[in-house]
Amino acid sequence: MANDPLIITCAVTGAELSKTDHPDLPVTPDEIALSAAHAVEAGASIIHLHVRDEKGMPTQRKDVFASVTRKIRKACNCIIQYSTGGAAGTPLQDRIAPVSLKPDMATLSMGTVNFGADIFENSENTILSVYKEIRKYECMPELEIFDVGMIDTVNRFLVKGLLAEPFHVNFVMGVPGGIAGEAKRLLMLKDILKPGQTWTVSGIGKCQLNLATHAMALGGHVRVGFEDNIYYRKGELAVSNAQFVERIARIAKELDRNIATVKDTRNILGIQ
Ligand code: KMH
Ligand code: ZN
Repeated sequence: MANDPLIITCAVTGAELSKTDHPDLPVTPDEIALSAAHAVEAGASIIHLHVRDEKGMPTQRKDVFASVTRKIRKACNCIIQYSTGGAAGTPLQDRIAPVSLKPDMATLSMGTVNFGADIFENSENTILSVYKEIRKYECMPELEIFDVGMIDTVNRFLVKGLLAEPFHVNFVMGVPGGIAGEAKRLLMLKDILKPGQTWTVSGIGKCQLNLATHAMALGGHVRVGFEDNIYYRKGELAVSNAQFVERIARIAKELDRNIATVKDTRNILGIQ
């Protein structure tokens, strides 16, 4: 609903960028945990987590997820959502490896999409394998929607009994190869959802602020963070993940959306 508390997710590092793109991109376990804690302090209640190996490269290694999770838990109270997407091209078995650590949430990408010059492969078999693993470990799935057909896939899977509620939905908009980051497209995506379904928007790059503001006004939720965008405004790098969260929290206040606490977020999404 338009006045429900706003859930802010922060995607602190992702798998695509490096310190060459942003010198303060968090990549070590300590950096990721500290950046997550600052984002939570600023109002984020969910941390969307990717991790990096000793060389700063994206990895789905379970030991690294475990170590970063411990550090985040020590630094702050938040809901931790593991990426099962990894980087484009990560093999399926690697993608699902950390799910057995039983994070609160884990992502489930709902179809294949060109991802810039890469292909992010999610065949039906891949989707169902990731979903099975998420349910096995009783995590809450967040369905990643990169293009309109992926919502149709959600609805088709629901009818066929291949997917069941509850889940949260994330519209990832503006990936080169996926749906464009335009407000009218957000309206279309939202209207294909079943009434009452919770959803968030992740605007990639320059569409982030505009889409986030529309989502807030429409009763949706918002994801920000370096994974999606490193520029605070045109030509100006953001100083931190928290800076993005702070801006969303300020706008939310003007729109009469309270910021969801971790407890609110658990209630809204039905996470134990
Ligand atoms: N890195 C992208 C190819 C997810 O986290 O589940 C996929 C991604 C989605 O980031
Ligand atoms: Zn991700």
